[in-house]
Amino acid sequence: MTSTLGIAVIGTGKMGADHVRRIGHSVGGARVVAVADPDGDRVKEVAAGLEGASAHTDPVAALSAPGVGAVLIASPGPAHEEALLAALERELPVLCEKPLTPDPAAALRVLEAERRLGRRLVQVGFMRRFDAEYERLKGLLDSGGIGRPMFLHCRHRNASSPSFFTSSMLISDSVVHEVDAARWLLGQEVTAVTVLSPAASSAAPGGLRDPQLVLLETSGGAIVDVEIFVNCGFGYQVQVEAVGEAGSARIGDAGAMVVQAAGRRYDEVPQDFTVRFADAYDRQLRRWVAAAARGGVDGPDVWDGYAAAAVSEAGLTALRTGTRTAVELAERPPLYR
Ligand code: ISE
Repeated sequence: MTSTLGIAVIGTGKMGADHVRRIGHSVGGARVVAVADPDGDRVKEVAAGLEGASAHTDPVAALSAPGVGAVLIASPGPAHEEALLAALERELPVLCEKPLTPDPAAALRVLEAERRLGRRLVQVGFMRRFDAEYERLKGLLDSGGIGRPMFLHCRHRNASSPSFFTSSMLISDSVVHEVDAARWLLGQEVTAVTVLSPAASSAAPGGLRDPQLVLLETSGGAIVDVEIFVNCGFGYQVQVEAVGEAGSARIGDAGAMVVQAAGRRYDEVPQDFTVRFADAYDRQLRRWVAAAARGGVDGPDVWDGYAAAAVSEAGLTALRTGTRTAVELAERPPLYR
């Protein structure tokens, strides 16, 4: 007999609501048993659509609700640390949306709590690692198919940015994906960051430094350049070209749909990350549910979340000062090697 994993979902905004829907429709073996959000009306509305789920305005209370065996954290980044520490105290497996925490000091406190437990219980939602195209590129690089990688040329474009987006968030909320992807694809740490920005696009809301060019240097001598443009207008686009000593490989060109109409033939560009990475989100959640049911996790860990936060912090200094900024990393504990 197989039992169903009871999940508490913390945060019912865009990502939280998407995960609740996913757990109900695309992922077997799990169900949402508790939801939490500071917005009392919203959380009651979400819980009302879920049979037997309790609604909470306090995230910690949701973790203690009957039947909770794992936690999905999708609240805003600054609220993550409290929920993560409470989940670790209860030894509950966690899937935490990126960023793990907004700053490396908070990530280190989470790392310390998990290290004390002596086993990995927290997975960070860097979903690109579960995308089929990214997996193929990782396989190619690992096999040595294009030789030692020297460059990753990355483009990350959003149709438009939400009203609350700041110039720093282009790095901490958006480029953080390329930071994790680059660390994972290359198997190297990022050692320094430089940020350049052209005259802002006229589509950028007042004062937003959009687009930016973020340069990452890595411990193995590779260079990663990221064009981040969050008000490009035409849709959602994420591309990577890896250039090695013996070849190059590019992902992210696949059109969502080829349309032929009114005498023209064209590729339709997805408008949003929940569309472009829909399969990756599904696979991430399925793999996490399967691992959580066994009491563990199966994906990027707290060290990955901490390293990304440390690179973000250096990136924010580079953006503010206009200078190349070294990344300061603590020593990697044996639990994460
Ligand atoms: C958003 O939070 C994401 O995670 C998306 O993948 C990214 O494209 C977007 O820029 C972020 O704001």
